Amino acid sequence: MNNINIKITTPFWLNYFKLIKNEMLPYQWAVLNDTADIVIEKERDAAYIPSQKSHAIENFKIAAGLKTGHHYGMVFQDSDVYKWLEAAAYCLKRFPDKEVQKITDDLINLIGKAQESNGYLNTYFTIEAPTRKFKRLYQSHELYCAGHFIEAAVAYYEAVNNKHALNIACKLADHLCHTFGNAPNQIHDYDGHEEIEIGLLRLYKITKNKNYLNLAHFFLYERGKDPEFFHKQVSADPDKSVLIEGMDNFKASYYQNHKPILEQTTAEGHAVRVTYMCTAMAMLANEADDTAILEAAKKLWQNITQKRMYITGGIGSTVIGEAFTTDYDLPNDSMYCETCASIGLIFFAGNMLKNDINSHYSNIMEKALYNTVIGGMALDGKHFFYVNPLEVNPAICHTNPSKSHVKTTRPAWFGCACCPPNIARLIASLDSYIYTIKNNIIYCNLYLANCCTLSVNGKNIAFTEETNYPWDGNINFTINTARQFGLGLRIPDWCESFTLKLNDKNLLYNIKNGFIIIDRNWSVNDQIELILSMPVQIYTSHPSIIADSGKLAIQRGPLMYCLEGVDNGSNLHLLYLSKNAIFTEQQKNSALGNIITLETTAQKLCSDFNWHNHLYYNARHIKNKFIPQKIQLIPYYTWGNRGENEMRLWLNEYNS
Ligand code: FUB
Ligand code: ZN
Repeated sequence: MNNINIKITTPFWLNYFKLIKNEMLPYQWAVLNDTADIVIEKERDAAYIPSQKSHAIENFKIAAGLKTGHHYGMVFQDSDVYKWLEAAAYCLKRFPDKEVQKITDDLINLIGKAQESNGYLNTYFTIEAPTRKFKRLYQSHELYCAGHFIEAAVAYYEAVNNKHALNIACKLADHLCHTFGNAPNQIHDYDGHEEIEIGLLRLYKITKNKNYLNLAHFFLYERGKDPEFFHKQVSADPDKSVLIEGMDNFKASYYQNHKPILEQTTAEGHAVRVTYMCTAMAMLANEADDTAILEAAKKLWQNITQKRMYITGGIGSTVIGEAFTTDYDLPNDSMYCETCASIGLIFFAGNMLKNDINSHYSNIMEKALYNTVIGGMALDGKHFFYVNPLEVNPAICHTNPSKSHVKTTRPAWFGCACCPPNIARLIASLDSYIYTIKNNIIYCNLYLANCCTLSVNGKNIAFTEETNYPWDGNINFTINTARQFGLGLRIPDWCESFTLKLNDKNLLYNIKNGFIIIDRNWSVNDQIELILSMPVQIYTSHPSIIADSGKLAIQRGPLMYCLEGVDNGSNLHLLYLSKNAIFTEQQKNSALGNIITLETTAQKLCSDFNWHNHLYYNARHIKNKFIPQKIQLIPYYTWGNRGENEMRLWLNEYNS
């Protein structure tokens, strides 16, 4: 993102960076090495999900010939290691550390040893199924894993200027360029899970090797040309054993393989796959000036964010296939909202901004980040949600098998551990999402305190930003470079009033595509003061969202708020809130960190009827009444950190 140097100083985010460095990465490394004393949970009840151990590093040792034994874990277990390595790379850039770098260097050596001489790299197939390579692309995740390794290698090279991982990545990518393509002796197809396209495009960006760009183009444009491709591949495979149980009945749309990608106008199938595909589409549009693919990506963006997204930035309405369903189908208690899917949405938004400056990408990026993504990890950095509900009743989650995926507190790890290291790599690379630089303008997508030096049209621009965001909306910029350039200030979609001053004088402005552009010949020490007023907002939903009908959601700044049983008692579904409710804000330093809680009075629905022995009764004979109850709301991202209890984000509306 043209950034040369961004030093984030906001306490809110510094805490996360320290948590990642001091707790999360060492913890995850221990889990990947099977030395952490933890219980690994299945992400849902299914016999085939592994949960004995991670074994991820052991798999590499076996593939490298350093140990004997079998592969254990998901067929894509390698990707957990690669995402961890990518996160460690970003962390090393921020906090250089010789001991950590020794671990990462040794890991890269191990990965290099596990790579086959022709460049092929995948521990499952090397150990267990060498004759089945690339024969079951809908399940195999071989290219998915390759994409994650390539991303990690690029990040490592950029972070510590060490080419070892990059060389392994190029050898792997060269092998793929040789194996896949339109020539008669090549495989004409693509992976069941998009990701390689992102890796190749990142590799192209730093190596400028056009083969990588061309292969990414090929994979994207081949997708969906033959919706039967995956089935045909399985029919041709003489070995009928499956690589991942439970995937056989998924339709072509699960893999975004139902139509060529330029013809896809709705987000279908597995939500993470969709966002990775869209990210790659936006990246290709940017690298190759491909306007057709950009227009297709815009349509998918609109469908997701205008019709298929939760107010938390979560996506994926069903556990079956971890997938999208249809427009406005957004149930709050059985949804999926996988953490990785919101991370993918942030990747998509960040890359769309490079093509098409518009604050709606930044608004959604912010929404997903401050709600689903950071909510996906516990405040201790060692427990994680795979699935992010907006409403939880523990007794029901524990007994209703259709909700076995809805965890009431964050588990230590999962049989399929895609989310924990994905959160680590996203947060550790947060600086790359703050600004987008285009046409001599620096657009501020995310507000957070930082000192930075950015390269704009080949010239360095330095400034500092001070703010206590997301807790308040006072934002001050001090310019440290005298030069002509534009500063684009996002006016968030939740903000209804703001003031803007340049050197203490009110500034006239226009808002274009959600940004105010201040384009001037700046002097050193010029000051910009933007005050975004951040009152509590009460949101309602589109009338077609059945699950939210007659309900209200509370937001302050970018943060969604929710109720938990520990603060408000049980039966949260009996609480009703007026849209005229007055809230008091309380700054609290508690088990949930230093946060702002919201307090107000709700109405609790009570009936004087003795319901004992009755499940239903004639409503005309019952008198219900509302009794005022003080309630406390906490930021959604902090829920589930004080043990198991009820939680609810959408509250019944009280019409007085
Ligand atoms: O298939 C690889 C990863 O596992 C997906 O991205 C996640 O949704 C989980 O299914
Ligand atoms: Zn995940």
